Amino acid sequence: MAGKPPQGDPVQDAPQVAGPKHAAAGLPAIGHTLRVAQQQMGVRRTALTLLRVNQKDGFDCPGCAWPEPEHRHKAEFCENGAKAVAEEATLRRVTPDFFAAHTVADLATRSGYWLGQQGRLTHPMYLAEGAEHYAPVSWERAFDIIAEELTALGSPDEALFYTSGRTSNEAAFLYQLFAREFGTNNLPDCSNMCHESSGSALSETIGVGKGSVLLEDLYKADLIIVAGQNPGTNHPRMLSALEKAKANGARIITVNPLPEAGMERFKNPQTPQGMFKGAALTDLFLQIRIGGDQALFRLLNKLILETEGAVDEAFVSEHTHGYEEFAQSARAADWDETLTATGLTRAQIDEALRMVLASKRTIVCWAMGLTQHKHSVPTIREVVNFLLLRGNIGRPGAGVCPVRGHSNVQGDRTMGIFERPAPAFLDALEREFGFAPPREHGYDVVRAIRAMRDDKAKVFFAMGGNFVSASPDTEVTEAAMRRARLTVHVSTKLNRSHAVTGARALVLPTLGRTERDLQGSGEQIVTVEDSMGMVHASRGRLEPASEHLLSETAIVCRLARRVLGDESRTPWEEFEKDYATIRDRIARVVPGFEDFNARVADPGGFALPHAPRDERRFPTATGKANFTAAPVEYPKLPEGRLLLQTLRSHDQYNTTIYGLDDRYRGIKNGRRVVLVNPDDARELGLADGSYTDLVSEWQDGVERRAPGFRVVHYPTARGCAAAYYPETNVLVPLDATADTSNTPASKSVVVRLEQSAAN
Ligand SMILES: Nc1nc2c(c(=O)[nH]1)N[C@H]1C(S)=C(S)[C@@H](COP(=O)(O)OP(=O)(O)OC[C@H]3O[C@@H](n4cnc5c(=O)[nH]c(N)nc54)[C@H](O)[C@@H]3O)O[C@H]1N2
Ligand SMILES: Nc1nc2c(c(=O)[nH]1)N[C@H]1C(S)=C(S)[C@@H](COP(=O)(O)OP(=O)(O)OC[C@H]3O[C@@H](n4cnc5c(=O)[nH]c(N)nc54)[C@H](O)[C@@H]3O)O[C@H]1N2
Ligand SMILES: [Mo]
Repeated sequence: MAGKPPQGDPVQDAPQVAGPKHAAAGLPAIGHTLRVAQQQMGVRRTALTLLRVNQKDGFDCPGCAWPEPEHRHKAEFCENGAKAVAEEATLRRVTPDFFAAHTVADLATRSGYWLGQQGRLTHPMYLAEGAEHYAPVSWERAFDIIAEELTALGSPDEALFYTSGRTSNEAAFLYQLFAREFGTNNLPDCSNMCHESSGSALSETIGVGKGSVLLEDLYKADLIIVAGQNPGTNHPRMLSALEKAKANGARIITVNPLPEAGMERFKNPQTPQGMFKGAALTDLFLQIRIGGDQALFRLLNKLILETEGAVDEAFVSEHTHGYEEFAQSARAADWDETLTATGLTRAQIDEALRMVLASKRTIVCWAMGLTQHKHSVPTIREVVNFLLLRGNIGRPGAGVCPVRGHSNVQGDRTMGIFERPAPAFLDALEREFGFAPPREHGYDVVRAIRAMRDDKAKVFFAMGGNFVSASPDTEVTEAAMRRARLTVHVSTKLNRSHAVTGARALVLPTLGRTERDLQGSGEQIVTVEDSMGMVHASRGRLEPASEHLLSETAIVCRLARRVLGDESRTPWEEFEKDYATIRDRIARVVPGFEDFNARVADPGGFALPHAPRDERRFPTATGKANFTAAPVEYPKLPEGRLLLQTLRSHDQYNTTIYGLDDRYRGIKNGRRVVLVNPDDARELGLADGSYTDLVSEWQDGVERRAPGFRVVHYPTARGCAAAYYPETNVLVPLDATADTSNTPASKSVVVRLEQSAAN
């Protein structure tokens, strides 16, 4: 079945495969970092820029949300952080000439990689109705166009205000304020596709939708379980923390259908010995079947319950609710069913149990491998049950650790970017700003797509991100987007969402995190919150990519003034001039931000309060930490099908593609690959190196197809397959979402592999 990669993409996708690596970081990572950075920035700018990342007077790395250690190395960044910075600090530019040379239709045929590689956007651009090209437009005219379309709507709920997770606290706070003064809670965000399942499960069970550990806790833990996460690629600095935890005596269990290089062996580039030899991180690797985690934790809970003295009785009786019902459901866990669901052996689970029982302080870390399934919320609740049983929440060295993605995705939510805001938050806004915020829930990402599809929403505004590529069911999403009256993207770089437009479209170029932000009162700082609830300042130093850029904050302020006019009593002009005045308001509206301006002056930042962590207080409906009971679920596959997870390669940041290699998985020069267990491949007659179409099967009867993937025999769990996002988003049905959180189930797509027609 040998064949050719699909035609029509200007980027040659011709994968070469060398097999998985067993160690991450080290010298090759440094060499690779500098090469990528210098291609984008040149040698001098590379040195100047990379030295500022995550330093106390520098900017927050736009890479991921992993926290900064107290004692920072001179180079507190990682290969992938450096790539994120290089993408933003690139010297390449997308000017009006570029748009004059390319029609929108032409841009729509280009790959995401090609679009991103063109560089930074320099001018506000407007696509008039019926026009073929974007043309330069003044900022004033751009705001007029948005105001025209917004005021023409039948109801404010026909507008959608999306946010990606790089937006600063200041800009996010004003953005949600503007949307609510305008009259809608339609604030879908990337979190809806990301850690929403974590937020849903944690708010219900412990009363706070965020993780309960600080970096120091990892150093104090006896046992760290890393489930459904690939930190070697997506949170490389986490490996240093795990290395330190191990040096302090912690043991690590990794739960993953794939053996990921970073979790096997980590070569710390910041220590000479680590650079060459590296430390083995994982003590026990549980190669689980996709979606088997709830069953695994359920059985572990049963085994804990059956072990004399293993339950922390005092904690359970003083601090929890729902124990009896939970214990009953856990006792019913079945060994055979668990072995089927997980694909693990009895010996492996026994070994895990021994490690769990030997630990007085346990942390569970997780990311998208746990959050993007139909049963993600009950899975994460089961993790909470597991920790509660042995009193592992609210004491040092123990707790829940959902590891966030975008560098300020957690902060954006804290600032009120949420389609289902808490009434107390709206009350506080009402008190502070003197208007009546809408109380009805707005649309999340999936509902926003349906609303556009069904003509219930007509204006789509995005503060960052790449909505059409990041969302599920690409064809449905793109068709929905094209029905809009107006699409607006505030962006740093060109992406596919600029080419799939409503009747009219605007692309508004903005400052990145690395750039100096000069306003009326002088140079501004912004603030961000990391994955562990630490808030700190970020100050850009580089000259902006173009003189025509506005900061996200300035864009919101000017838009609000234009759209809301005299009806708004909010001092938008003052906010734009001096971001400290925004922080004064945040301090009065958002709990935990008292004295914000004074506290952010501390270069180390400050920790937001977290009642379960700080005082073992659980602000839930019952006033206690809630055990929960739910039936065990796991995916059941029809004959001859595989369960596909869509994940990240080492050379991408979400929909931004840095390059065509996935070094740790031994794949070069191509992204259209599907990783299949060799035994499954043999049964299905799929030779390594052959080409196949991925066809997803869903209960709506619609067959979704992604053509031309090279089969790679790879040691993933049986019955499972893996391929990269966003190329495979076309396969994820819009309605296939997690219960409760409504997150697209992009880690469990039932597929059949069909010989490529191109062969
Ligand atoms: N360089 C870089 N850094 C990033 C990003 C990036 O794209 N590039 N993205 C950022 C964002 S927004 C996010 S959310 C994070 C994402 O960080 P990750 O969640 O690490 O990202 P994914 O590539 O989606 O990897 C999911 C992992 O879960 C495993 N997995 C899949 N299904 C299951 C399952 O059912 N059970 C278990 N136990 N494991 C499973 C996969 O094998 C894989 O190792 O990274 C952030 N950081
Ligand atoms: N199939 C599948 N789909 C997924 C996932 C998956 O694992 N599988 N993961 C999901 C997850 S976890 C997430 S978080 C989403 C990500 O969804 P998004 O956040 O919407 O996507 P990104 O690719 O991160 O957005 C990249 C764009 O953001 C813009 N940008 C970058 N920096 C800035 C900035 O500072 N300001 C502004 N205004 N714009 C900026 C650039 O123009 C760039 O092109 O995708 C989700 N989609
Ligand atoms: Mo994410």
